[in-house]
Amino acid sequence: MSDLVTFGETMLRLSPPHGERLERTRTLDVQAGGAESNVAVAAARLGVDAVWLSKLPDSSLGRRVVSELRSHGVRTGIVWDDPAESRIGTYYLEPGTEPRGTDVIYDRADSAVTTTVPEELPLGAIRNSEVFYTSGITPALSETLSATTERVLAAAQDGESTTTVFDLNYRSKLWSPAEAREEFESLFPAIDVLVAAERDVRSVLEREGEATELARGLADDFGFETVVVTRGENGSVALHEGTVFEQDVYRAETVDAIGTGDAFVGGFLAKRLDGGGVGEALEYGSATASLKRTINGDLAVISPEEVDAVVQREAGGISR
Ligand code: KDG
Repeated sequence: MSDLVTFGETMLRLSPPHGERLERTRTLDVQAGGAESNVAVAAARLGVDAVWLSKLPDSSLGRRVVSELRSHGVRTGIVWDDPAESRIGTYYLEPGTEPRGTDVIYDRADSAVTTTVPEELPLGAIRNSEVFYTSGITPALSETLSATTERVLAAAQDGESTTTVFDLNYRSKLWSPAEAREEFESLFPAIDVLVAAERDVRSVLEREGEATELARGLADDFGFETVVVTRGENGSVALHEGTVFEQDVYRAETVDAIGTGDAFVGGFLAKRLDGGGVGEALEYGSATASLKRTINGDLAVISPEEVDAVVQREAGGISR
């Protein structure tokens, strides 16, 4: 039985050296990046037995992604696809710096994972996990994956003590807000813990009010056990069984913001799996996220000692 099972696409992330533009660079740094494996890596590095499930071409590129994730302690359950008939998703990332925004170019249409059907996945492992996590990116990738997401969430729900966790992770390059909203609302009955950026709750789920009201409205309408609303620089709010928890963001010098939300979720889940309460988990998630911002790449290459040190330093009021 594993603590955490995640399912989703991981791509090759190709980015130019700091300060260079995609248009001109002759060098691209290659790393693995994908929301669900980012969460698994953060959690694994914090001591969680984490498994990431996906489908990849059986090629050097697919193997590269797997070996990178394994090197962080993540266990993998991969459906290996014929490389002659499948491809790996790729994304090009030119990090933004004031006053220029971040440029993301996806090259992921019809990647191997988009054909994954439930019969290819270890549904027993999902059912036996303590936490099953996927995000709104997964059902956005294909009709097949939309149906598969529904089936794997149902399998997780069949587990005697599996908590299902879903991060909206709305990606405007993949679908429209209306399409996403319809899909999300059909999946919500199978979700125990919802994580959502405040901006997505407003623009995709079309809800209004303060973060706490947003969380309360969603919990009332869909019966979530916990709703976590992340508010960027304004921290996060959680509503858990009627009680509200609030958490400030921990300041950090930002080297690379991509993956910050996933690190937050990885830290949050690690603390919950360790028996921590929701307030402590928000604190831990926030500290994990702040550390991620200091690191280049999607992955939170951090240790429990570093996260503890951030939490303690902040509690001591040294660097707030
Ligand atoms: O959360 C980080 C992800 O956005 C990044 O890894 C790319 O998975 C990705 C996606 O689909 O946007």
